Amino acid sequence: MLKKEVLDRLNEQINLEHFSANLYLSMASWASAQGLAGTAKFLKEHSNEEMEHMHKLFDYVNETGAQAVVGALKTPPNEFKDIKDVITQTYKHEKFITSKINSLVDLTLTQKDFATFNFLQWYVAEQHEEEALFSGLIDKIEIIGTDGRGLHLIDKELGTTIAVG
Ligand code: OFO
Repeated sequence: MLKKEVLDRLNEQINLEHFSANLYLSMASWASAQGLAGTAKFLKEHSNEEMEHMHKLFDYVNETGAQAVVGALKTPPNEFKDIKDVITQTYKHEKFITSKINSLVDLTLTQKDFATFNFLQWYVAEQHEEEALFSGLIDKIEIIGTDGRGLHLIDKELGTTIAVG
C-alpha cells in the first residue's frame, strides 16, 4: 500500500506529465502554423510520449489499490519567438521534470517504498535520454543557424528525429 506522501507526489507527477503533453502539443500547433511541418510532427509525437508517461504512472498508482487523481491543468504557452526558443523551453522544462522525478525518488527512499523506487527507475533513465536529446538539438540549431536554409534543414532534421520514450 502506498504511503500518503508518496501517493500525493505520484499524483502530482501524473499532473506534470499531463501538462508536458499539453505543452508539447501547443508547441506543435505553433510550429504547424509557422509552416514547420517536421518540427510539428516531432513535437506531436513527443506529446504522445508524455501521455504514455502519464498513463504509466496512472496505472501504477491504480495497481497498488490507491486512486490516481486527474487534476486541473494550467494553460500552456502558445506564443514562441522562434524554433530555438521552442527547443530551449523544452530543454528547460525537461530539466524541471528531472528535478521533480529526482525528489520523488528521494522520497521513496526515505519512506522505504522500494517498489515505487524500482518503478521510478524507468523515469530516471528516460529523463537522462530526453535531456541529452534536447541539449543536442540546441547544439545543432546553434551550428546550423535559423536563417532561411538553416531553418529548413533544422525542420527537416526534426521531422526525422525519433521522440524518445
Ligand atoms: Fe518529457 O518526460 Fe515525461 O517523464
